[in-house]
Amino acid sequence: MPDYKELNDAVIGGDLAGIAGMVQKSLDAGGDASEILNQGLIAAMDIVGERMESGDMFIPEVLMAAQSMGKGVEVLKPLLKEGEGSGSGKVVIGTVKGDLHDIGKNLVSMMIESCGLEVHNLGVDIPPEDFVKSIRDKNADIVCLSALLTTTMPMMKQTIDAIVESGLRDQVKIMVGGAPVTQSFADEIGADGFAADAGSASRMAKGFAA
Ligand code: B12
Repeated sequence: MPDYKELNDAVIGGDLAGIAGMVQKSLDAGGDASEILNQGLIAAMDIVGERMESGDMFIPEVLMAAQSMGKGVEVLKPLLKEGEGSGSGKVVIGTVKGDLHDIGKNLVSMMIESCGLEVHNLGVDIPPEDFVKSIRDKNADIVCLSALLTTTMPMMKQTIDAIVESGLRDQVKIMVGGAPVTQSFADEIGADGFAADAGSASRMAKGFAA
């Protein structure tokens, strides 16, 4: 396996100017796009998380790292397709209220879109009523909820409760994900599916839409 240390360091160091070139270099060297994403970019964000927790990195630096990751993903985007676009479902996706993390959610959105499904990405900090409104307005088949904080995980349950109360529960499949989310949590709050990464999330969405 190629050494992704240089790429990891570029993300961690927030090298906005250099990252796209480095990702391209890894591709030119024969690297696989999803391996570069996982080993080069996402793995770096895990290290950023550890340093954040230990107080060795602060919010502005984490934001620079996040932006660098985004620039790297842009280069990989055309190569990360999960099969050809043949789906026909409508998907509403967002990060739940109180939570501002969107890198993983945007990756999931991008991969689902590449399956040919119609994706409405609502953004971050989305209250339950906005999810409900969007499911109704877009006539969605699938709703995807993302949360990265243990403190916002209960908001996933509140969002599902609001969907139930709105009478729309039978119309949509509900998928949940984000680093602290587990299959057992998904079962506990009444979601239909959980996936640990964007690739499996898109395969699951495609299955639900079929
Ligand atoms: C980047 C980052 C930030 C950035 C976010 C920038 C942005 N635009 O997203 C900023 C600086 C804003 C930030 C802020 C904060 N953060 Co922060 N952050 C991170 C960090 C380092 C990386 C997250 C990330 O992008 N990972 C990479 C992506 C690709 O992975 P992912 O999100 O997990 O997504 C994948 C899967 O989970 C899945 N997935 C994701 N969503 C969905 C949805 C569905 C439906 C499905 C099926 C799958 C799925 O697919 C994705 C792709 O494979 C994490 C550490 C970590 N390792 O997670 C901490 C982390 C999440 N943050 C943390 C904290 C504490 C905070 C703050 C409270 C810090 C503070 N004191 O202010 C604030 C909270 C702000 C808020 N209200 O949301 C803690 C959370 C701890 C906890 N137990 O809750 C972490 C774990 C860091 C740590 N170790 O302490 N953060």
